[in-house]
Amino acid sequence: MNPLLSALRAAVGAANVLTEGDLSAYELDWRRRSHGKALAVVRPGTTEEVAAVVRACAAAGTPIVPQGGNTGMVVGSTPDASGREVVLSLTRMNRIRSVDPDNLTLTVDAGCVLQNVQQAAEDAGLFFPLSLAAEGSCTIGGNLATNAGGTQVVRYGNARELCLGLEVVTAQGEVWQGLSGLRKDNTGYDLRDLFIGSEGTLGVITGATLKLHPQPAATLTAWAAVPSMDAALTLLGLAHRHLGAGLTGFEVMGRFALSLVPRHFPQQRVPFLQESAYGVLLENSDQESEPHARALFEKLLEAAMEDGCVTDAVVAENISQARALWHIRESIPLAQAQEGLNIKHDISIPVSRIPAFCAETDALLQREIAGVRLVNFGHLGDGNLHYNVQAPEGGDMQAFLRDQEERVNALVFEQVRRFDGSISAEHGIGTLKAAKLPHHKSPVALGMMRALKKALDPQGILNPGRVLPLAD
Ligand code: FAD
Ligand code: 2HG
Ligand code: ZN
Repeated sequence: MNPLLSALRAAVGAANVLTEGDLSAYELDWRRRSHGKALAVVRPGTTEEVAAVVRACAAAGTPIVPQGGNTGMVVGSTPDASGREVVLSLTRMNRIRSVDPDNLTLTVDAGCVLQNVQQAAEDAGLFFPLSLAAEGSCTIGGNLATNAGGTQVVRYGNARELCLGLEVVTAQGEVWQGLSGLRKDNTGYDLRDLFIGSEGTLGVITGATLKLHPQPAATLTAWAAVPSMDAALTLLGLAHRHLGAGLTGFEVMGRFALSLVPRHFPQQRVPFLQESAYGVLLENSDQESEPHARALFEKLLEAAMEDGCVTDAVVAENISQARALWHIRESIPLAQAQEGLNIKHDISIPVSRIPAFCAETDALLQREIAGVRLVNFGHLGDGNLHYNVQAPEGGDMQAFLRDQEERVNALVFEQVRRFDGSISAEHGIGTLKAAKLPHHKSPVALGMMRALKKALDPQGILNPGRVLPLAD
């Protein structure tokens, strides 16, 4: 018997150390880009158990891959093919620990599913704004580890801005108790912000204190047909001016991206699909009342029609219509997955330069890669595009990935660099982009990142090869 497996069984109970049977839920990533093999999948139920697992792995020098809902987009939460890595699944740690309505905070286990966190906030008469299509299965620990964005960043910020405190198990198996509900605390280095976005490479997040907001009095959704990315940008400026802090969502979707939704989910109907190059989904959250929200929305859309940046628009009459519109947007990644394997570019560009970026990069790819299909959509309000690439119609995606992925990435990332953007806006680096990171960070920045990794995880057992490349 492997002595590490015995130690893991002693730490969490034999039933929670999985080594046999179909482990693909833990070993295969959401995008089906990598199917690894774990030494074991370990499912601790408490922070102390997580600490014991990390200590056992550290003693054996065995790498650990922390995992939440395994919905990540960059192959960061699944093991490599070596059979040496232990997957540390946090999903049994799913308790809502406490809510403090007066402090506007909620403290939860890291393995809580995001939707359950949102529900706990709502049950307390409050609002937790982090929202993304994977919310029914992703965990708050995974959201914080990737500093997830989603659809409300334009108003509330990304996961980092929604977190006040963390509890973390260090690479040595110690527990850092940083579950503070303080909004102001300048006592030295910000350890919380170090772990947020570190993708499981610096510590294992076991708990979090989250920042809540008042529930809006009314939330309205509109869908606008826009003729170009330039027009979408003009609409964004008008929306900021007319709605102010009420603007809680601004999503842009190219016609081809939208066309994949009814192609794979025929029950869904996309407004104005044939008439416009882009669709824009807007959300207006109002602290006053629904009539107030509706009046503001109508004024905005009137101004936009007058300007010509919107050619047609519809405002949802009720919650079910609003949900149907959001459902179209959230179905794009799923429709793209149905269409086949794809190349994703989760990029950010200064908002003002997005139209020029798209015009140039669309033309470049169409010129250089025969038959390429661009699936462009994303969170325009934050300057974050999902500038994805699908193989030519009817083409062999495996062959396309093998022959063209590097080239497509090189073309897109060089454009991102020219436009002062980022090659990862919200999904992280994982293994998929680790080799690219050194080309997109300055030597000074990389040096500090390496020094931090060495200081916090000198053995290199936490998610090795993710974020920072191994040979680095
Ligand atoms: P996992 O996939 O399990 O892990 C992600 C990374 O975090 C890995 O590196 C893992 O090792 C690490 N990790 C996980 N848990 C912990 C922990 N407790 N401690 C330390 N490290 C940990 N992302 C966005 O930002 N915005 C979106 O709009 C968005 N939409 C999505 C829509 C769909 C349909 C899907 C499938 C994904 C989407 N994502 C989006 C990707 C995204 O990163 C996540 O869904 C989510 O944040 C990951 O949470 P998870 O629990 O699934 O983490
Ligand atoms: C979204 O915004 C997600 O829907 C996924 O971040 C993006 O599939 C993608 O490329
Ligand atoms: Zn996104």
